[in-house]
Amino acid sequence: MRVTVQGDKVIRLQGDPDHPTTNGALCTKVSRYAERTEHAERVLRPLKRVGPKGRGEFVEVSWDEALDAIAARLGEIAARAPEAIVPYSYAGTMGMVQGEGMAARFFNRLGASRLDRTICSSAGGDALAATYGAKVGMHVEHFAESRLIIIWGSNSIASNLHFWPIALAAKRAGGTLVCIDPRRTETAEKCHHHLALTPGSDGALALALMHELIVNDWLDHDYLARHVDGWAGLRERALAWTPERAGAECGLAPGQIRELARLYGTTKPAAIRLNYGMQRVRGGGNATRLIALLPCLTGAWRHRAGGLLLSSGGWFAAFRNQKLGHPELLAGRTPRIVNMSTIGDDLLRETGETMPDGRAFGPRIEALVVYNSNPVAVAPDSRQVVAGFSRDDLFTVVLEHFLTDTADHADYVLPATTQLEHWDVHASYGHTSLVINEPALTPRGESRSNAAIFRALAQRMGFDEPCFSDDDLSLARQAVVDAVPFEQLRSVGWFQLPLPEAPFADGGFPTPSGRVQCDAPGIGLPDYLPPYESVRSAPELARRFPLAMISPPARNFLNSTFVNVKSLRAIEQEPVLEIEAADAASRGIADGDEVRVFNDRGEYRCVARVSARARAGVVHGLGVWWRKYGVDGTNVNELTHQRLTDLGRAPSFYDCLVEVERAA
Ligand SMILES: Nc1nc2c(c(=O)[nH]1)N[C@H]1C(S)=C(S)[C@@H](COP(=O)(O)OP(=O)(O)OC[C@H]3O[C@@H](n4cnc5c(=O)[nH]c(N)nc54)[C@H](O)[C@@H]3O)O[C@H]1N2
Ligand SMILES: Nc1nc2c(c(=O)[nH]1)N[C@H]1C(S)=C(S)[C@@H](COP(=O)(O)OP(=O)(O)OC[C@H]3O[C@@H](n4cnc5c(=O)[nH]c(N)nc54)[C@H](O)[C@@H]3O)O[C@H]1N2
Ligand SMILES: [Mo]
Repeated sequence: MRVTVQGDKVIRLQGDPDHPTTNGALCTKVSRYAERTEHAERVLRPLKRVGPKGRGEFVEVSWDEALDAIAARLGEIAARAPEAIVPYSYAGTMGMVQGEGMAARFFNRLGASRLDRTICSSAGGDALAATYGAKVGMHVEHFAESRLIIIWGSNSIASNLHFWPIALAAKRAGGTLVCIDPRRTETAEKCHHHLALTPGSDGALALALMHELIVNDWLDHDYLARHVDGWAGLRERALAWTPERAGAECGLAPGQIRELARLYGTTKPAAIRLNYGMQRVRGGGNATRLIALLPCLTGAWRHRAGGLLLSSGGWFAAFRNQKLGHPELLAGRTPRIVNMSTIGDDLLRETGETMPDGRAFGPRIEALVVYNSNPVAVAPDSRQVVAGFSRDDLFTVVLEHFLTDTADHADYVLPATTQLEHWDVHASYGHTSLVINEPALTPRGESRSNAAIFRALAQRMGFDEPCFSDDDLSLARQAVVDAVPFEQLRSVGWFQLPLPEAPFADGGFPTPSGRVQCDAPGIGLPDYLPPYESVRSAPELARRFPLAMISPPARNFLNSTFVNVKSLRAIEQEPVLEIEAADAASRGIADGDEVRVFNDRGEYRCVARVSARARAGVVHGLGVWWRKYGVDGTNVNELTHQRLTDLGRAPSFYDCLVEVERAA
């Protein structure tokens, strides 16, 4: 992003035309970043709660008053039970400085609970690690040379915009695009083929593709022999998955599966752009493992335009300072780990309670420090989450730009800077360059960067280790290893990681053996795991709640960020549920009707959009709206549950049965 400033005002904000992947393009929402930063409702001074939790009634206080009160309360808890304090952070910014830089030092020193950051990508991430050894894959630019691209569980045009021009280049050069997605997205309708499978059935589809690769002998036997472990066992398993059997599971015609297998088995180079949409279900980890094995069976990795990309995040591991958060401050302690995806249940647990996995919970959560996240809107099973955040005896501090649903529940809200006002260094999960974020504006009002806030808190708590006096620019320098020339990073804006062109053309996967693992240590062979909630896997439940609901992002919001930016909300208009014509008609629902979407966990009112984007039996509650903008003060997570995925301990947002009726 290039920002032109005159007199501390943004006069121009545009993409950087020289950046190799993004090529000067910004998505609609980020192009409004100045509007968001100068928003009239921005929190500009520390706030202290005066009304009941959830109401958002605050008075302004000085920084001194807020910091003293917070340090006193955290200090008192830490003296008894430091693990009763829980940090909660995720995607607001994923920068190394304003993410887990100074914050990690602070919580390590405190001995607070550690947070398992699972809410987005850990099912797929752990699956890649089990298969390839790390979260690594193709260079995104090389997809332009692919003859076949399978866009799998991803709506590139909406949520991975910079990939789309690359896919279009492949299409223009005569390549074929296939989309695998229950929803007929803007991306799906621009591909040559669209397979609208039912949510959570991807593992069955992958097994049937393997079946076809085997029976038609579209395998690269040499690549398999030299670079893949455990294939014999998986081969057996795949042979049981005829296209007929998988078709019944996926809601696809067997012929569609055969045709896709033929394309994949006979087109070279063939590339898969997998994305995280398909792993937000019970079997998401296993499905990712199965899909990640496909290019190993066909030897697609031999070519730089063949293989798979889910995340490039693992490539950065060698270039970032893994000790930025000073783990030695833990001083031998190993605080308990709290999973961010079950925060609803966990906030309501008593000291020592036995968890579903048999572990003792440890101390009841007494304090939460939230930064870079809006859990009351984005975490699953909102009723529990809201009940937890509403506890009178919970001390909650929220570092924010706005009075989000979460900030409304805070005891103190601390005004944070935006990306335009602070330093940061970013890795990526789509491309392979490190990016610097220089401040363009002075901090608005009395806002401070997350790092500055944790620095000030550390000082009040009497933490006198030298690392607590590092300023933000020093943190930025420390965030990367010496092999990254920091001054060049500053002058150019990014640093392209030096990586091989076709990383696995001759094997060399980052597993201990260097070989791909079908059969991963401790977890065995991958298999298809049906969803917790689907018509086929839970017929009793489906009698009452027959529709599968997925809740992928609305194009003009970033999770729950930007929902309060007027010009973007004007495009999205209102919370909607997309529903197929016959599913709507049989319920007496017309386009534009207000509907009640419900299950045993809760209900959510929104407007029905009768739409060809939806297939029979599947509805789409596009997210993630702020609850307070909802018709009845709820959002789609009122309906989702806290059961975790097979790998990665992640939420299964898209594994959710509901019923819909016209609102009275
Ligand atoms: N505009 C916009 N862009 C974003 C975001 C945003 O909120 N808004 N969020 C960012 C973040 S944090 C992330 S993690 C990524 C997420 O981006 P993606 O990884 O692409 O994931 P989703 O957007 O969740 O889902 C992508 C597609 O998967 C489909 N899908 C749902 N269930 C299934 C399934 O069971 N199988 C298959 N095959 N497909 C399924 C959905 O219909 C959707 O079209 O996007 C990032 N980009
Ligand atoms: N139903 C359903 N739920 C979902 C999803 C879904 O697809 N469906 N997607 C899931 C996914 S993929 C993800 S990643 C999570 C994301 O969930 P979150 O990590 O909570 O991300 P956001 O909702 O974008 O909220 C981030 C907040 O951080 C704030 N923020 C931004 N920059 C800064 C900063 O520098 N400092 C501070 N202090 N605050 C800042 C923003 O104002 C915003 O309120 O949501 C998940 N929830
Ligand atoms: Mo995410």
